[in-house]
Amino acid sequence: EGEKAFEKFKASVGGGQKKATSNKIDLTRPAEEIALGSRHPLAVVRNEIIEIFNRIGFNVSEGPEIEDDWHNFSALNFPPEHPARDMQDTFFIEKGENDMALRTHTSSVQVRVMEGSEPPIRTISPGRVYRNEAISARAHCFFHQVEGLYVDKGVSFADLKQTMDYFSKEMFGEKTKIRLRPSYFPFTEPSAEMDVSCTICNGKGCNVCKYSGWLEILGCGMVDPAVLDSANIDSKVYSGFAFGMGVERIAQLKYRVGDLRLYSENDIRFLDQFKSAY
Ligand code: 2NL
Repeated sequence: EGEKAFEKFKASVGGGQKKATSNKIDLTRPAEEIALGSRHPLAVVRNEIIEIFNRIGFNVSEGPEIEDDWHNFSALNFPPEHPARDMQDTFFIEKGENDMALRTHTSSVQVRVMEGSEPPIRTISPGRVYRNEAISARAHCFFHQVEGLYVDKGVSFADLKQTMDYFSKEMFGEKTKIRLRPSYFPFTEPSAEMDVSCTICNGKGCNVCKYSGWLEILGCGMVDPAVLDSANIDSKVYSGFAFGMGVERIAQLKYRVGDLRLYSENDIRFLDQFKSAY
């Protein structure tokens, strides 16, 4: 009796052997392949930089992209008439009484870290930063930075050099050499620009290094005592070093991406090429 009712119901909903074969559903057919995404090349390079510094005790700090004048400029020793404070170079946002701006570097994050904690401080600050520039293959109105900061008793320029040497060998290979050239930043004194031996020709000279054998990859220096004092760290007791690098620049060397605009166009033909990267 129950069997009959079942057969009747099965027939009414289109079941049964005959129907199944005529539906042409092949349950043994392999499933469609699921298309995997890929990590963005800037994220791959950023993660690699973070991991290298994590291994020597640096943590990661993050902060707001919209900043006040204090954290982006004044605490970092920018004089009132510095060109970076100009509308031409920085995106300002009117917000009632206080002028806010899109941060021009992630040093602003590190000022916040110094204000909110006691040394020893070992931190790196990755993030997007903004400059008021016309977009071209070689310039963009935003880019990505990783900055680092180390503050403790007795931190010296030798510590900075060794840390940069370690980073360069981890990032570009153990044969990599570094060279420091004197430079200027408002927030460090002394300041230096760092080159690594050309990762393409190993310093012999090629078109990537313009036959110099060297590639500029970051800026660095000893934290200016005025910057420590601005963040309520006693510069008579503590010293520190800091550095900053552009992630696009490092990715350009690693993946030979010639046009900066490719990083933000989300063209799948570009992004698909990084499937094997992590
Ligand atoms: C560059 C150069 C640099 C720093 C960033 C820094 C941060 C604090 C104090 C002092 Cl809180 N300095 N950061 C120092 C030297 C250079 O960046 O070319 N970046 C793309």
